Amino acid sequence: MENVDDLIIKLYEIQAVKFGTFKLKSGITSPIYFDLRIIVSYPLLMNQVSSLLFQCAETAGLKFNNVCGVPYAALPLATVICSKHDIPMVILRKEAKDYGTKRLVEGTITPGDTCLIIDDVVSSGSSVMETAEILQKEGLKVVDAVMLIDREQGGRAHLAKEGVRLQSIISLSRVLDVLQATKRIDADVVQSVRTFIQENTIVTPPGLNGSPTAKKAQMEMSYRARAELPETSPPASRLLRLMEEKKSNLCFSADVTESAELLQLAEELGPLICVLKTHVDILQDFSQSVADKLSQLALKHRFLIFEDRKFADIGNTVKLQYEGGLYRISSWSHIINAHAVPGPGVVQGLSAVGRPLDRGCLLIAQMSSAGSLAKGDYTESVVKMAEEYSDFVFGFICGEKVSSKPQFVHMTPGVQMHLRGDGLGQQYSTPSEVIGKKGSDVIIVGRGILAASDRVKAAEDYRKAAWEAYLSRLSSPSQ
Ligand code: S5P
Repeated sequence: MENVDDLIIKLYEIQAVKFGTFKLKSGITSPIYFDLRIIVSYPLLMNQVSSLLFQCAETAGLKFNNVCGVPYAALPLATVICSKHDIPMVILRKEAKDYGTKRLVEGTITPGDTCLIIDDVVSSGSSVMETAEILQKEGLKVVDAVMLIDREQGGRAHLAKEGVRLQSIISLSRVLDVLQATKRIDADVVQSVRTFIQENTIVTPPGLNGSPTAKKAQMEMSYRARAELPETSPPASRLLRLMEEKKSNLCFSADVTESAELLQLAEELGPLICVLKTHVDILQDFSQSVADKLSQLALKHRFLIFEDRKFADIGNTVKLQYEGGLYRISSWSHIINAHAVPGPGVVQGLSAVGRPLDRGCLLIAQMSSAGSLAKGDYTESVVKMAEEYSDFVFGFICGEKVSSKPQFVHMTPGVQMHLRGDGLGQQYSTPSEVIGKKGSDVIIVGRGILAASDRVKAAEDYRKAAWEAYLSRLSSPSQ
């Protein structure tokens, strides 16, 4: 390989880099796709890329005791490097095996050793961070990562803030320049990729690198960027995307007792909201046709339906409650919620019904009512449970941000602009407090809208207030 430009052309020729319309794991559509796994079919190229990665580490003077390639693309690359240069290697499992040692990392580990992470492509940096966290749990230090391609989506700054330095060989800009100059792609393709990257770049607060507070500082990502993370589940990704598209982080709590009114509200407020929340068991006249009509309105106005059923029983019972009975909730509600009180069984039971349908669940980590017992250690245990079942649980009902993991969505009830309680224990905060100060993502508003003389105008006021709070949070480095 003469130089990096030749490598770019070669990668394009073997379709390790492709242009078109690609649905990413998160559901978002990207105009460019890298897949370096194909490289195993081209041994010469595999050796060349491995040599480049090793040279890059050497030139930068990196010190390490062993190497870990992020599976699967970088696994063969790390193997070649370690074999050629006589360096011990560690292998990461994608999932802990459920027999034997249950370890996530294979290979001999000496706590205190430094491990170099190798990967093919970095975008947000979160998969490098996930790898680093697993290695760190095993006692290894991670200070450096070497990547073949940097998608220039803010991963470098993100990693730097987490204490991991990034070296990369090829930038996305270089890929575009070389392929355009050699007439392999045209200006329109280049423009569409640049726009996509711009819109999906992580925003990081400036001026924090290296400071003692850097590790603690929360990286502020746009909803769109969070939707695209590989660890974001399909329901969360769908919600985050439509929030950004509709510029709405308003969930309307349609607490009415007649179906006709519910459907009318869904029709009128649908364009302004990202989620419509129901309590189906307060309707006097529920029938399957109400659920069907609501589903049609959800499609028409692009909102998700959230049945606020607050499941809280053993797994087998909640499974029956979710799937069957009069309401057949799983057939029409995109989102449900559950109390964690019964233990993980409640999530397992719900997940058995909801996951095959691509539904998602919010765990109730905190409540807005006075004297709530959901606080402190309880809230922490709920967050842990969510992390354990993140293939189905995609967020929380809470008063404030309870998890720093960007794939989780925080939804907060007890929101009004003016009132300060309802005489029955409800406590209210304003949209700007909830989104701006408490770091939640979505406000849930019921009577703030329902009690207004002009409900559409009230909904628009809440939408605007919550969206503006989100925008100023994005541009504020102190958040
Ligand atoms: O802690 C909570 C959790 C929920 S889901 N506090 C709440 O108020 N809720 C729900 O949010 C509640 O059941 C109601 O449907 C809505 C709040 O209604 P509002 O009229 O007080 O805005």
